[in-house]
Amino acid sequence: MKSGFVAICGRPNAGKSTLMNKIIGEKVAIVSNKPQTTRTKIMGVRTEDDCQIVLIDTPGIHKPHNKLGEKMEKYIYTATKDIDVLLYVVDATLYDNEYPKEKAALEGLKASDVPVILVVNKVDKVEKNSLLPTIQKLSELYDFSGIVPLSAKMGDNVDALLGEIKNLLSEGPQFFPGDIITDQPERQIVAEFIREKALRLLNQEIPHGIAVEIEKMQRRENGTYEILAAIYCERQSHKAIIIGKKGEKLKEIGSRARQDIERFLSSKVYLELWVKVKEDWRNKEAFMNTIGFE
Ligand SMILES: Nc1nc2c(ncn2[C@@H]2O[C@H](COP(=O)(O)OP(=O)(O)OP(=O)(O)O)[C@@H](O)[C@H]2O)c(=O)[nH]1
Ligand SMILES: [Mg+2]
Repeated sequence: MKSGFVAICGRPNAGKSTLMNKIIGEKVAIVSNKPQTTRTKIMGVRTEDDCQIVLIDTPGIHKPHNKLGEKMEKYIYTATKDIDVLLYVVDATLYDNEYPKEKAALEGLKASDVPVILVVNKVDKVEKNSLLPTIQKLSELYDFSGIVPLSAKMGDNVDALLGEIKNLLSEGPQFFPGDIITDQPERQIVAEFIREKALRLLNQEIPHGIAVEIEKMQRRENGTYEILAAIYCERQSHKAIIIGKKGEKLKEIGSRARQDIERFLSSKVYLELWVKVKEDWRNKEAFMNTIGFE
């Protein structure tokens, strides 16, 4: 049996969470086109007959602007401790002026004692002949153990990445039972599904100031779930936008989230959402601890 821990790092929006979900074959980390979608570290496990890969998805590397950002940074650096392989994910559509940012992010990881595989993601979005020069320039940034161009969304070449990872892993125990796919509690995944729909349906600065707390999650006698959740935002004006005209925005967030939650829990779900204002919560330690950022 081969096994090991593999951290997935990179700048915001590179496709880290999409890649992790693809590798484990289930959605445990939410995905959106807004940067800083992932806020904590999320474990995902892939178990095969002769191999167990424990992945750790992390927040995108960026300069923190508040206490939440500082916490996110800590999650990244604790996730890269005691690992066997680091995947560094880059969006293949990057502009020329972004190479120094990638370089700085890589240096910040100080991962020199661990093999780093460069994952050049979103190859479905670039012309074939522009990919080679991109790979060439990226390969000059760091002494990578391997370079794998792929599309996490489409699944193209993900098998090649798995091969590279397995080559770098050594003999080891099976750390988790075969049916375990994540360390995220059910409640947390449900809260994240709701946040994902809010991220996708809202724009500008609002998504960054959103947090979701499950206030009640109860299984009824007939097997269905009753879930009560609060969507926190930072301003009264944001609350009005999240609720929308005649409550339509909130309704849309709820109905899309409910579909995902029902699939995840394999059960009918009654979901009720409330919007609450908590000014500047991203700098309020005690509040952040209560909603899961300990
Ligand atoms: N076309 C294309 N889009 C992709 C691919 N991988 C990810 N995306 C999209 O890129 C966006 C960001 O994906 P995420 O997986 O949330 O990226 P992330 O790196 O986890 O982002 P943060 O958590 O914010 O750091 C989403 O809109 C994805 O659908 C890919 O291979 N091809
Ligand atoms: Mg993510």
